[in-house]
Amino acid sequence: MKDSEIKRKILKFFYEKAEGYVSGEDISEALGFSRANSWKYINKIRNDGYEIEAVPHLGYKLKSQPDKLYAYEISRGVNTDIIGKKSIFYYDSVSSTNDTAYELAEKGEPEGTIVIAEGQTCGKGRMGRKWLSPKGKGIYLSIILRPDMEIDRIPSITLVMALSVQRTIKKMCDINAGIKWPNDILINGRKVCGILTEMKAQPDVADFLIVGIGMNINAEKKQIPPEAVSLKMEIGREINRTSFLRCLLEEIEKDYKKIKREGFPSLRDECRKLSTVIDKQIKVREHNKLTEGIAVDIDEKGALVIRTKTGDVKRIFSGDVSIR
Ligand code: BT5
Repeated sequence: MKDSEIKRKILKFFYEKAEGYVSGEDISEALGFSRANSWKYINKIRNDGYEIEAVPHLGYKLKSQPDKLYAYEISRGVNTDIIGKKSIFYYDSVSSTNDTAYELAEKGEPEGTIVIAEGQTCGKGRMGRKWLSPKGKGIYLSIILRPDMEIDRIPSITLVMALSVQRTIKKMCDINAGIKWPNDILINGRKVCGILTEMKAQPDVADFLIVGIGMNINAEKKQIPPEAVSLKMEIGREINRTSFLRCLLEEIEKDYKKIKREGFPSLRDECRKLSTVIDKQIKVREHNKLTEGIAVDIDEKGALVIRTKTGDVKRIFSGDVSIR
């Protein structure tokens, strides 16, 4: 048995006995271990940051959990059957969770596999930009999806994931965030979350997608860019990252199942309603092309529809929007 599996089993004992004590004997018996070996693993769990009290004649009691996004903590409380259910890869620090997830997807990891890190040393935004990822203060998550969809339907997945993030923020913090097409979630005009979707594609269909989500949860003002905000800055208290992540995975699964089953039109109205750009005078930079006009709609594929000064209607599939 791997160390992580043994630790997971022992923690399960503790959670099942929420109020009571677990005897060393019970643990040893259940795992077929000597008492000394059980003790060794209790200490390993302590080293992971769990506070475990030992009382002679009574046994052990779990007093508190660390503020870490450990795979076991996520999976034991999440009600999903695809996203984050089969496999969770947890790291203290990686270069970019998207890069790690991409490598895992190429090796055949299944749909729904997630990669989480406490911090990233080279978090990526779009077009070579950086994503600041202060350690232990946010959620840096990448999800492997294998949607079997035509490539022109892929941009709508990013939008739908933004919707899932928006709903999670509403549920967990009662804040009404907005979606700045195509990949930003804003609170009062300040960025709290960004999404980077990357894919490996055949000529017409996507082989796999990596959806990377970066969220500022408990970051302090000085740890993120001046134009950004964290949930803590907004509501003035710390958010439990584990509970937030579980809720996010559940929302993502619901929306992902819906888009696969019914297509983007079923979620389009909600995206329109929450959009911060519709009816605004905007500029969109798409590679080297600049389009100016009024954002009038999000179409049935998730593209932004713009009416230019000359009255032409243009559809944009990806780009950077600035509101004038
Ligand atoms: C994004 O790009 O907004 C996509 C960010 C995706 C990050 C996640 S974290 C998990 C996964 N692994 C990765 O390596 N990436 C994904 P873009 O629209 O290009 O915005 C990038 C810009 O956002 C930067 O140029 C900054 O201006 C700003 N920015 C950087 N860090 C930020 C932060 N922590 N909060 C808010 N804004 C930030």
